[in-house]
Amino acid sequence: MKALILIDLQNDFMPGGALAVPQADEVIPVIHQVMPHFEHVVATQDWHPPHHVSFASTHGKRVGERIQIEGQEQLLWPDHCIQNTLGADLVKGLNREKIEAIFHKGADPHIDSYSAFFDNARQRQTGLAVYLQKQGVKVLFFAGVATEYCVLYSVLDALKFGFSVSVIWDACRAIDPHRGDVALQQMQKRGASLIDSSAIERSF
Ligand code: VGL
Ligand code: ZN
Repeated sequence: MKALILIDLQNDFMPGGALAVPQADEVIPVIHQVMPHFEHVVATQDWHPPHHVSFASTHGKRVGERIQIEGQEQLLWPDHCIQNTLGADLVKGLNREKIEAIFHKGADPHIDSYSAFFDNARQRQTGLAVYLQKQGVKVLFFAGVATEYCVLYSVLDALKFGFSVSVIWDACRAIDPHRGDVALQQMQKRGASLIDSSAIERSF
């Protein structure tokens, strides 16, 4: 059974949002094209409380600075995806009918979470792995943002769990396109397949 995993398709990551990913809005129509081909569709939401540890403002520092927190490096971001705000909502134009479950990440005030499966210290799971296993899903396809952060770490964890993993590369966007390309190569090296959305329509 195949599942489409939609990573962080939220207003704050869209152009004009608090942590805008260039051209992130372009993935929405691509996702709508591939969606009907999947038995399961689930989504994640970056879901931070105010004054989250990943926000530069929490520490009186500048965006892009790196700090150490309990032995973990934390890159500092603008305030984004604050729980129950418009910025944290799924993108307005996204068709939610087929989205059967939503998993939140980054809700712990003290630890960030790039992966859809674990927090960055790998201490707590989001519930996504158990959910997929319960549904009998073994094959995952990833789409969303940002390629070099949440997509990358989610894909690497999915491979560690033993899922068969593909990344729909034209349904992902990066904060930095060069780093996005490097991340895609890294995912491929670890065992993920990179596929084009048109291949899904042809082969499923
Ligand atoms: C993300 C930076 C901070 C992402 C989330 O969804 O890739 N990036 N929080
Ligand atoms: Zn975040």
